[in-house]
Amino acid sequence: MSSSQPFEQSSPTAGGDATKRSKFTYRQLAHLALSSVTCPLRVIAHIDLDAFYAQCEMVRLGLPEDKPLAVQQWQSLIAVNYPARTFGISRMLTAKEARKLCPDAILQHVATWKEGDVKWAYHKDASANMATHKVSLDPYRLESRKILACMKGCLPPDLQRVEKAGIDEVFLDLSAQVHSILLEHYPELSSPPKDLSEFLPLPPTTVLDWKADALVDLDVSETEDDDPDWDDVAILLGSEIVRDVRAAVREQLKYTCSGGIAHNKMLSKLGSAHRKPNQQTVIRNRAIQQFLSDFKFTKIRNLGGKLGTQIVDTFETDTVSGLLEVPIERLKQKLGDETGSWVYQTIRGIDQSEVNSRTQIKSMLSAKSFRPSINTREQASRWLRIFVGDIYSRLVEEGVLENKRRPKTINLHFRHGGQTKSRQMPIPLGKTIDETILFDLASKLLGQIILEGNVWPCANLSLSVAGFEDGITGNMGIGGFLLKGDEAKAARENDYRPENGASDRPEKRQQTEHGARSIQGFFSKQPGTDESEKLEGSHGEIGEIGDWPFDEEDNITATHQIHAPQSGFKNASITSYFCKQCNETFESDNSFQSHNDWHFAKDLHDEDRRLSHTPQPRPKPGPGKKKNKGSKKDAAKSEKGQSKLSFG
Ligand code: DCP
Ligand code: CA
Repeated sequence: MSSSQPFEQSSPTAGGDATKRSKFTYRQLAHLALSSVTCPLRVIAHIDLDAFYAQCEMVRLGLPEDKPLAVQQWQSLIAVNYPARTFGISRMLTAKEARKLCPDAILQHVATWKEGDVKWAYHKDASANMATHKVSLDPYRLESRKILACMKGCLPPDLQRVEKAGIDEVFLDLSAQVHSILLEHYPELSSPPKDLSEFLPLPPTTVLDWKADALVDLDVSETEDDDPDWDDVAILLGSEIVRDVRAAVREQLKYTCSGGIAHNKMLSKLGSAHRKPNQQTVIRNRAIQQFLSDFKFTKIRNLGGKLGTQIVDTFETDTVSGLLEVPIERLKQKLGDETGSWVYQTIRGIDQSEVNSRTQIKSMLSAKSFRPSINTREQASRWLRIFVGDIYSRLVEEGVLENKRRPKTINLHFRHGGQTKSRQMPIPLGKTIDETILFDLASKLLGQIILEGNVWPCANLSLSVAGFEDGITGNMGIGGFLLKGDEAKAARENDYRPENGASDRPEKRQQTEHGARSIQGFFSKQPGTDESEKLEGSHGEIGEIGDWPFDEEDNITATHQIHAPQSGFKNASITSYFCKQCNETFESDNSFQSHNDWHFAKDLHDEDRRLSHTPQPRPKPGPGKKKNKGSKKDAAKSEKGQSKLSFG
């Protein structure tokens, strides 16, 4: 820890009124050790890399930090570094427009696989050769892994819970680690009374040192003169951990990132986008309403898509404060019970989703949209080779060669006209998967589709492997081993509710029961460790698609989509494009093709989810909602100013 000074000599009642108690109980403190989703002391962080792909290129090319740079994919920009943003360059612009704004900016094209090549490379002529090149985001994926490893290296192995939420973002559940630090610094907390529902003593009134963190102003009903309680102390400790993690990433790998530290995932994610680049924002419990009230609720995770639009239309407001006035019954009546309750809670800053450190990869997909379309089996085979190479290299990283994790099926999707034909077959067991096996299977699938006849021309081809066997041992909170009786039951109920509200995971339940120990164990500084609860890293990555059509929690890995060029394919008589599936009209061929790609990838993804995921009753982002992920930056801009405050 970088700064534990405020706590070193303190005692829980030192300097304060000994009769005054905290509003938190010993039981709630104990639940912090479990990372219980209902624990009011819970500390969650979200860390997001700044201008990620652009930083990868800056680091790779060894450029000075103030050099404007954007990452180009064909003619579009998919990442823009902060120096380039000062010239007005954004993802919304084309490379040509960016060049006009800043002639000195470096516009680095992403790496590509060239037709026939066995490895991706940075090709100077890639942007002009969309028909024969396929984007490779491997360089960014590799950096992402290094960063994840570095972050994990900063956290105690037995107390960490890390969820890779996208190629450049992670959630950290810091609760267990914070619990252990609290006990270390405040020995008084380690001797609980018999009755765990007793309130804790108040923390010392020492000034909490928030360092350079952006601190969200308190709610109107709170003042900085109010005594801090343990939730403030916990979140401050969380903030220190995040500062250390960010410093390590910066020092070891040269990347800057931004962080949000709060009581739950939703708030921490809003926090990390609040101040960028290279800053972190703390949202104390006492500041939640203040923080949220200025937001347009459409900026909140999962409220940006169709549901958000529906709410705006129904309740005629787009602000959190406007929606706060709507009674829960009306929300339920208009949106359905489940969604209504979810919205009601979300705008009040309540989110009990857990940080899930299980591996996220459920499938891997490699795809290309062809403009112009391709017309022969030979052409299709050449692309299959590239897809196989692409998927195989990722399988190797997933530990498939060591049989750690292995996909069960291989799928080929083939788009002809408005139709997608799909074939799937099992990957035979008993042999180590290699490129030859994969290519043979893919060729068989292609053969089956072609046999149907009338399949040319082909507008999109996509190969995926799915049904990964999850070899993970579980990521139960450390405290789960220390419970028995009612405590164990209560903790199970709190701790093991999966984010999506689905039923308990049996393997975790088993571990809890098996490992039940004394409740006193909760209060020991270093709760017992057990090899079986060592956390496994999550390697989930979302679709690296120029249009970013997926929600952060989606599991498609490495989708390589290529956008329609401005020319070609366009029928002169057509001025707008209509999607029959969602009744939306598109002005350009480019956006229509991207939208089709979205449907295509979404279908694949849904198929995968059906196989491997429990449904969650919450909204999905709307198709064709371009660049929606970038909207968090607008949220940050429209935010009320932050002030650095300390209190004591
Ligand atoms: N990305 C993409 N297309 C988009 C959005 C993002 O290809 N429409 C890729 C490039 C980004 C990376 O994903 O570098 C991470 O996306 P973010 O939205 O987090 O944006 P950045 O990291 O680029 O910038 P910021 O500093 O605002 O987070
Ligand atoms: Ca980012």
